[in-house]
Amino acid sequence: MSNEIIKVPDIGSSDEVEVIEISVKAGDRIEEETTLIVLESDKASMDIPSPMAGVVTKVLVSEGDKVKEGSPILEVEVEGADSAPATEPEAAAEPEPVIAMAESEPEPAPAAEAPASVGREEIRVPDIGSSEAVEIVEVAASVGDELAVEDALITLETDKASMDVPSPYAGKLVELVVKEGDKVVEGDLIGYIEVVGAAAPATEAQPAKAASPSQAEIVSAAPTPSAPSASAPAPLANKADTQVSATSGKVHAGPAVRMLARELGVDLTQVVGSGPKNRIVKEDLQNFVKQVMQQTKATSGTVAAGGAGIPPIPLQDFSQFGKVEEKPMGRLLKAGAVNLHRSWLNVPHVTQFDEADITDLEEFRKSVKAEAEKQGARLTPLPFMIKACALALKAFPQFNVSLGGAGDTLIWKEYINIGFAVDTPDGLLVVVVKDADKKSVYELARESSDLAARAQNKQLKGDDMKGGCFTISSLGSIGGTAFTPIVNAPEVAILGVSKASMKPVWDGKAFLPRLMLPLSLSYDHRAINGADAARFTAYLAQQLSDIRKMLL
Ligand code: CAO
Repeated sequence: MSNEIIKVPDIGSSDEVEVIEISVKAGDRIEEETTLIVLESDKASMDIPSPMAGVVTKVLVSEGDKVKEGSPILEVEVEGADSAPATEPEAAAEPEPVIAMAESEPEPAPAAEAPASVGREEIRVPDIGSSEAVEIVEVAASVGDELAVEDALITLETDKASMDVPSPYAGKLVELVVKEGDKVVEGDLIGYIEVVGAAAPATEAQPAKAASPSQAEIVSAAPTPSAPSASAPAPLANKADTQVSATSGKVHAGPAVRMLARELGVDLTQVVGSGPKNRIVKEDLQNFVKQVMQQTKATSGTVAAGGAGIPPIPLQDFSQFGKVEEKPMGRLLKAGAVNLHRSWLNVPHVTQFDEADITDLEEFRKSVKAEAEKQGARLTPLPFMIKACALALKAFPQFNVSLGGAGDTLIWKEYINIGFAVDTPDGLLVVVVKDADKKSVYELARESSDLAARAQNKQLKGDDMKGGCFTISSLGSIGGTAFTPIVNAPEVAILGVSKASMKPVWDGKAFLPRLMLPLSLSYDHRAINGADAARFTAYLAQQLSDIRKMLL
């Protein structure tokens, strides 16, 4: 056994930085890579991981201390090492600090040379503490968004850290040149922002000055997208909805806390930080999860409602039966699994089955398919279904709601955005056609095939998956007679569509061969009653059976 002193490694700056969090205490057993302390400079927050395993004997710093490279952090008793006295700092393996861009004090926005002018400013990837390309795992803002200084733009992730890159300016995001999955390095272009009060083009070459508070206030007074307030999160990989809430407030937390939050599926904007400058520390996250679990227990009367208390499925050693290989799930698959499980546990599902006679619709569709193609529209049955669902939501607005508050209010939506599931090589994605009720079938055909193609080619923009009111899951081109889709909460209903087939239908005098389309409507029984669900599917079937009705 020997005692080793762990010191601050190279943190990329010779300036002193503040210790804002101490993550261990004397007596703690630590492993290599355990976060010891969190440092914060004006540019970044850094987790300092341990370079060795052992037991902490003494913590040599306090919160608020200023440290730099070489400052002692703590003393560790290392098992198995020879009993030499504390090693020289240089002898200790240098841990690699885990760096996240600080959201608290971003780069200042350029000053207004002419207060009322509008300038187009480049946003580039800042110093991310590494020269290696880093993957963009989330694009949190969309073109058209009004951003405040510090609003998250993109999230980068390495195997060691996740980093939010905040907007250095307040203004309107007018162009995004990156997408999820891209790899970037310092200096790469992220996009352009139209900054009110920024230097006008003629004065752009002049050196930028710090933004004045009043300028920032004027810009951030513009409306920003609000987070959905419904109780349950989206079950399918409708990641953008989570992004809305994730970007709607300033989050002040280190990379380790962010990673833990990501693993637990916690939206950090909902967590109140107790650390310096309202920083969210690990205990805040633990308390938040505890509180949510207790609330679920209180409202349901049983622990099992939120998933807790359900006996886990025991893991088996499958290798005893044959060769196996364990591989990590892809990100999309993992996100989908969490969301689907959450919805399955939270939403009391009922599925209503019906059939629509689409003989005439199909005849009509085939007769105009070539003409539609000339107008750039791929006319599959999907755009007709989108149209029919949009009309059904208009006729039955109780399907266009989300549960609010503690499940005791309903949020009624006055817009009709229809999402549909797309099967991609990486997993399921839900893309959203906005204002579907206001668009023609040709427009819906063009938009839906464009969205599906972009989903399959990983070219979706954040906005493409946001704001859905109702989802269609169409498995019709593949097969099946019926299925029970899981509601894409916080929506309250989802339509599953299976393969149409010819069936003998009795018209009162004879059996006629008709093309019948199976419909499976799953709904949240807290918001919708069974009779309304039956009316809804009957209405849908009517619309699809008589194309003229849809056009009226
Ligand atoms: N019955 C019979 N045939 C159907 C059909 C149905 N319900 N729906 C589509 N088809 C046929 C059409 O006849 C069409 O061919 P033609 O236009 O040449 O006649 C062909 O299938 C088109 O199929 P498509 O899949 O290329 O296009 P689409 O517009 O029907 O669907 C999309 C697009 C993105 C919804 C689909 O590709 C997809 O990904 N579906 C899977 C969704 C999924 O995985 N859901 C499960 C979610 S878990 O709840």
